[in-house]
Amino acid sequence: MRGGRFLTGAVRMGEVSREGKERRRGKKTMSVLSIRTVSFLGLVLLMLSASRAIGDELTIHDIQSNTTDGDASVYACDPANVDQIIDCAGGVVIGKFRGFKPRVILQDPDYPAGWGAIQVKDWVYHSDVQEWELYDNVEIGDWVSLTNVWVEEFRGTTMLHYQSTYTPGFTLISQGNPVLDAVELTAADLAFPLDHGATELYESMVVTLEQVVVGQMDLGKADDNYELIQGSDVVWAADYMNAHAGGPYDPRIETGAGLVRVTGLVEQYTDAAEGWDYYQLCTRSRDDLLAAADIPTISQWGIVVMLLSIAAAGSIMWRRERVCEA
Ligand SMILES: [Ca+2]
Ligand SMILES: [Ca+2]
Repeated sequence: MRGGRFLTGAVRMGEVSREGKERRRGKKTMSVLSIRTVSFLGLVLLMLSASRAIGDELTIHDIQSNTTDGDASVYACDPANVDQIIDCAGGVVIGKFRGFKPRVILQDPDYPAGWGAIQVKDWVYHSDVQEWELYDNVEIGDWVSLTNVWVEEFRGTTMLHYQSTYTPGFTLISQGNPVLDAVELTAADLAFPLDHGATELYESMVVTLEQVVVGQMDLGKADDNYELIQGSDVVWAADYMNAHAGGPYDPRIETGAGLVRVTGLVEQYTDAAEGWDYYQLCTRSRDDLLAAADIPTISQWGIVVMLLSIAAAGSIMWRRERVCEA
């Protein structure tokens, strides 16, 4: 596996360091230049090991958790460099978004604690049958693996690109997998202003927040972000991936609205030139939102109980009539 090679690189760097220590013991002194040279060689070995990928299959966790700075994947590459095209063991489809280029979001259930999900952008359209090769042939709950894709850091979010130039492919490993549990977080885990150390590991994973209140709206790059306030912490959310929103916002989103639960995918949006740098919780469907107003009030429950009682009484009377007729 590619991840194995990455670890091999780390071991090599350690070996270089140990050799340096042995030389220090023998000669008592070692020039600063030599130490820097050894460190540089170790870094080169690490980078070389991270750049070899042909024929290897990475997990989503390999791609997301091995970073250069706690954020960008070490596997992010220039697509012109075919040495860096990879295969990915993939995961379960947890979301689909039919944007300008359709996206499929995969999450590996073997890594529920973090670094477990990734977005895949499908560039392969078959005009003869009018379908996107990946997007239109996988469903929520399918386990999908990928071959010949490449990794990009786009606006701070790690993406896999499925592009015909590199002869990509996908395999349905299994279908009908159970819905993955959303990771239960607090607003501090996803807070705005952003904290990479707290949030990056959840990128593209399904997470949930409970008991929040909608704050300001019309925020962010597309003026469609809204605040979710929980105590003194604020999270930014968006409904642009929400298939049922019918506009920039789910109809239940308005300043001051209480939400019992909000579930969605975590996405980063960073554009230094425009001054943007935030994570957003992206809902996928109306079911990802449960508003306080969605839960029947006591009086509504009273009406439900009354209707059920009438139905039950009617059923009993009907049975008695049938008995008398017999
Ligand atoms: Ca990121
Ligand atoms: Ca990432």
